[in-house]
Amino acid sequence: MANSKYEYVRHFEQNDTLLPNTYIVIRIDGRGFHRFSQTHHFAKPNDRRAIDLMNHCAIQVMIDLHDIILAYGQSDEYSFVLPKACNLYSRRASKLSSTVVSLFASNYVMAWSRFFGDEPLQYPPCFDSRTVCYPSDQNLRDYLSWRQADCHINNLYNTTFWSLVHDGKTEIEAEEKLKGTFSKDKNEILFTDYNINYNNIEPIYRKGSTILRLKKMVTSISPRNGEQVQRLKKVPTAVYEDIIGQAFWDEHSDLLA
Ligand code: DGT
Ligand code: MG
Ligand code: MG
Repeated sequence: MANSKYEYVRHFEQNDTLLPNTYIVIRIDGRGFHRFSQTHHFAKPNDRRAIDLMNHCAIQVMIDLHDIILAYGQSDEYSFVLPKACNLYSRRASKLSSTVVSLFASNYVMAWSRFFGDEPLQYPPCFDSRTVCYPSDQNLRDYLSWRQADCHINNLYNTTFWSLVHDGKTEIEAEEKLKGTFSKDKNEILFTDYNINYNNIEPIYRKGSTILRLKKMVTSISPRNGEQVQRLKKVPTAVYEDIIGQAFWDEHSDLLA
């Protein structure tokens, strides 16, 4: 077909191809989830329904986009990692990040009632997204460590803060008491005043969620003869492990191939 005289406008499009031979991280984050969590009565400091829904969405994104090797999520954010050799959408940044965030958000709405039951979805949730390239294994590990350290710092603070508030302090008093405290001080308050050993809190809250493609035995029906067949398949699965230390990377050494 002949080009129309309007076709030249295509040349106004900016090239946003990401640097080759680098890990691509796409991070999505809930927009205004401070208000969203209040409107939908999220439990404090952690709402298991909200975390499970976020994990469900990340798993659906990974089922759809086979190139993603790992995802890490905490609070209202999720990071998706693409390998260095990935050529999905010719590594175009906006195509990659918009596809991931759109898939995530539509899954969030579709699965809302499965996780939140009678709590109605009051307005459409929205997520932003960005892409960042990391050239070395160490850079990628440091990025993921940064997010997991953020999870730890926020969770320790929030656990202590809400223990004080549930104990009768006002939010201003609790904030005042925690001002300038170090981790060891918050651990001490939790242990001495509330008999909570922080290290015994469920790992999903302390460590966040990592989605890996783990080999699992799955049963399917053969289309040829209708018989059940069992086979090993890589299935996106949530684990709640420490991803800062070396042990995780030794156990999953294929991730940084
Ligand atoms: P943003 O991202 O700049 O649009 O602003 P926000 O409001 O989304 O802030 P952000 O992303 O820094 O922090 C996430 C908010 O979501 C934070 O206020 C706590 C809330 N949130 C996330 N997960 C939970 C949860 O499980 N329980 C409760 N109560 N709040 C949660
Ligand atoms: Mg947010
Ligand atoms: Mg956030």
